[in-house]
Amino acid sequence: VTAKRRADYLPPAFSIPLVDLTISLHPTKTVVKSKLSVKRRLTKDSVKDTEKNDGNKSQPLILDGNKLSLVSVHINGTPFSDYTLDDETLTLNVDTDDFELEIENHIDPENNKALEGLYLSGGAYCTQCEAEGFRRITFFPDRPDVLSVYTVKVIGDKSFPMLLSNGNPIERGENPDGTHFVTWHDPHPKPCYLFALVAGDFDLLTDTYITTSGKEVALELYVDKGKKSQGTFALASLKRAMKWDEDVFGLEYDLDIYMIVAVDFFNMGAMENKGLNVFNSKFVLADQDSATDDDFFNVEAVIAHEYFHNWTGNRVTCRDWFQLSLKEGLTVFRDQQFSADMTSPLSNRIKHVRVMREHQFAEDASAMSHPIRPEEVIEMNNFYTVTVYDKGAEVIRMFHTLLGPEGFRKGMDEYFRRHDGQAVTCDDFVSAMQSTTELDLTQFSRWYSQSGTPQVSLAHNVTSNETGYVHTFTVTQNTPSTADQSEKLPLYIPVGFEVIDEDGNRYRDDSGMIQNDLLIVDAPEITITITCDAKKLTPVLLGNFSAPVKVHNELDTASLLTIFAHSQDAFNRWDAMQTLYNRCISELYENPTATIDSGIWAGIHAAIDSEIDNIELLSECLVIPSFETLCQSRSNISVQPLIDARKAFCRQFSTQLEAVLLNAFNGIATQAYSYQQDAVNARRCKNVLLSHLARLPQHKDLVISQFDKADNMTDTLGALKAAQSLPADAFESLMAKFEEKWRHDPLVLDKWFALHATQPREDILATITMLSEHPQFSMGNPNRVRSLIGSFAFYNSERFHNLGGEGYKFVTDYLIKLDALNPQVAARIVTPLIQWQGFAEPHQALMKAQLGRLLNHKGLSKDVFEKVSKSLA
Ligand code: HT7
Ligand code: ZN
Repeated sequence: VTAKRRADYLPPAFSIPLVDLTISLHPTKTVVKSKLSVKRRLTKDSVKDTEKNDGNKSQPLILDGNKLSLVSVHINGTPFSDYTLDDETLTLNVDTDDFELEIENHIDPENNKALEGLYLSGGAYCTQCEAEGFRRITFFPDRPDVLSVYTVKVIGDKSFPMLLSNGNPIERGENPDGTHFVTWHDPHPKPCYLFALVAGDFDLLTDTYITTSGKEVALELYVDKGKKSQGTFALASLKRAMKWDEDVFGLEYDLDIYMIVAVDFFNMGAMENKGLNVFNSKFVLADQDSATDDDFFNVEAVIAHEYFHNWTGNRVTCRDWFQLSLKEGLTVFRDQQFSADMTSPLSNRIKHVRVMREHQFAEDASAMSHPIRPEEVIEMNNFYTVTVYDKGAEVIRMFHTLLGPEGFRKGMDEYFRRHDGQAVTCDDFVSAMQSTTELDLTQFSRWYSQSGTPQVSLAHNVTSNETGYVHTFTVTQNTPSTADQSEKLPLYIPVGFEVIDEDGNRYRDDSGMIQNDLLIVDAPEITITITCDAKKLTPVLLGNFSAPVKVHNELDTASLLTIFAHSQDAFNRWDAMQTLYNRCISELYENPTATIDSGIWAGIHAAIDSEIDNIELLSECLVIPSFETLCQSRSNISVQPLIDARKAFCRQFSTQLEAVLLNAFNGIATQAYSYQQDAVNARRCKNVLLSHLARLPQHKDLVISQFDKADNMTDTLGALKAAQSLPADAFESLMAKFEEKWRHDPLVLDKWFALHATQPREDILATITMLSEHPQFSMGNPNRVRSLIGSFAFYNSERFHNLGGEGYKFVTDYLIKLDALNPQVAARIVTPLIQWQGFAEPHQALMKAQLGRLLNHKGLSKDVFEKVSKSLA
């Protein structure tokens, strides 16, 4: 197994301006005929710099191909045999510079369970080519910097009435053998990872969109038969996204037709293939009965994300896969801005910060730590990570913060002006931004090459002189070394910086280094002073999570409550409460019999009272930090004691605050369902309150009554989650009713699988084994596997980390079976197992023992191998 390195990039030796494919679909023997126009690129740069570098004249044409049966090769119409074929490449010893290459090969879609390339699942043919799946369809230079214009003829049985590919349909007809065909042409040159083909029998929703410049675009959404009514929200979301991209970035759609197909078997969320997006049905189908508010939110966000890729990813694509964040970080940032505009900036920001703290910080602390632009990759699928996506989006957000919305827009305009139609690098993006700003982005660009989570710490000293009190704030930055990089350099960090006194008055620093509530920390240490009459000042750091860093700012309880009461930044107010809860949990972790100071409960009580009419902030402030978040501010963690401490805090929270929680719960009227922000906020707040009340036996009926009366999935699921705290028989009985009602709908049943899998019951492993025999469960379906096995491994920390090691063994046994079928999904679920660094013994040893078992398993995929071998290195 060999790694590829970013530093080894060479431009392609050949370009392929035109691709003409004819694909005759058959379950086990699909015939692919490919006709390529090939041109040698007569430049020295595409050849390794050796003495024999003759400007590429003697280079063979090397095509990628994986699991393909080769039938024939022709060059300029003549059979060609001067080639070598191995498991991964077809090497053609050609000496011509400009020729037509025809290749025929066969593939077996029915037995493709990895869901990469062309596969037949759930009664439909479907492709997934990103990152390197096109090589499973035909022989081709499967790299994103080879851009071609595609013409694709899809031939299929009439039981597959819809035959789709990228671009516009240009011909359709019937064949003498009873099959039919459609030919598609996509005028935009694209890399092969954006190729798509879908064939099946779907229900179709249609609409149109008129762009600002007056162009009419046909919108088509294909869903499983009988699901039409569940597609209307996705289609409306698409139109909102199209409008938003025109309004905010001046970007219009560029084809006559935009198609989305929802499929049940899909490895990830969705795929932005040019003009033909393929979606996991989980991110398309939504109605009030079957989808929660979070599901609606995610549908809109993913629809927008894939649509936004049309410019950031498709029109301007990546030169090589090390540049993945060029399109993903930028597109996640764009979808986050869109969602904030469509829903609410605060809850969006908190949602994304939770992802960073729970998952990205954990990744950076593990053996899989990598910069947002990785240096070395064995299996590209392993780098669709929270680092590349979410930390990548945080880096783009910092550009936005530093340049301001107008400055950022100018930079984006310049990026498109320079690079439309090209395959480029992250450096090209930075350079486009640089050309429109006075700010020197040289140091800032280290964010692309340095991994790890910087720690920003604050020391605060007060002295007095004749003019008053002198507050000295010393801010330091330090990035601990990571598995992939031991040396770290100072970064350019925009740190939100607000200073307030006990009454909420705000203070400026003496030398004006804080500008627009931001302090630029670009050196290992920065010092500022504030001279004033106030003896006590509270510094509030990282407003709106201005940078993806951890903050160390020792504040007492009174200061945290001052921040909550007076900070101008709602994010800071939420964060202060999170810090306070985290601190209380620490106290119980150190001393399980401790009781939390009554002053703290009084403070929280007052905080709740003060926000009773601001239910959006209130609901966020009522959420106790997750176990995963708690892990990020600790090391050498004893799992059960930390879980017990969190549980004890939650119990005291419910008991101490019962009256105010109940009052708040009763104060929120249950309204008829609508997916409107006010109604979403109300349901969210009510459900958070219910989860606290459910810990008290006297409120069991509130849970049952909400379950019985709910007219929507948000409240049903809210009741079921709360019921996880009820006695087992009560929980089981609600779960049984749920299963009875939804057993025909696997997407809804995924919620039920996940609720079961996250129960900390002692016999959970037997329960999961039993559930894996449920008629709706299938190891071949990634959604099912993620719901049952993934939820257990990621979120049932109590049982996954069981001291006997049974949880680790259970997941490992499962992964061994899954890896043989679908390595991509197996490699995702191995994540919690490779994150052993933070835990105390015996966890580390037990986890490593299972990782050792995996590593020794014969036939392990390179996906799982890469992660496991790194974690044991
Ligand atoms: N660009 C896509 C990433 C992707 C993917 C999607 C589905 C299945 C396998 C995949 N491998 C990579 C999704 C996105 O970020 O929009
Ligand atoms: Zn994306």
